Amino acid sequence: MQRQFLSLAGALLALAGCGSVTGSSHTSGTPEPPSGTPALAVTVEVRSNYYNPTNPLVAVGGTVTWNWIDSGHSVTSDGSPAFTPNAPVSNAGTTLGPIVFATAGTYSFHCSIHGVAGTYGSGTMTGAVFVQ
Ligand SMILES: [Cu+2]
Repeated sequence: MQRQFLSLAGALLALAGCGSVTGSSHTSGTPEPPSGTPALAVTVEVRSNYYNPTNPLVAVGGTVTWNWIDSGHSVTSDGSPAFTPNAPVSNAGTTLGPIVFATAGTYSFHCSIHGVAGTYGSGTMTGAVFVQ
């Protein structure tokens, strides 16, 4: 009986490992570039407790604007590369931007309450602007 349980647990672990290898963006800390054509202007909704989209794809020289649909969230650049300005914890109706992204790169950001810098893709309140 004990032995059967152990092999079942092993099988489940193997399945779980397989799932993370095939790559959901929520299990990896590595920013996953979105597909499609970079846009000149993207709007990101700030909601409880996520950004929509989490991974806006913007052309070099394009803009991102964040609109607060829900309250009690910030848009805080992780840095390296950073973008400015940021927005402190703000409420529904707040707008940040449009912010111009003049240089290609991946600009990750987080909510200072519900996310942690450098954890984009972890499932907490994080996002990344991909400028291509
Ligand atoms: Cu938040």
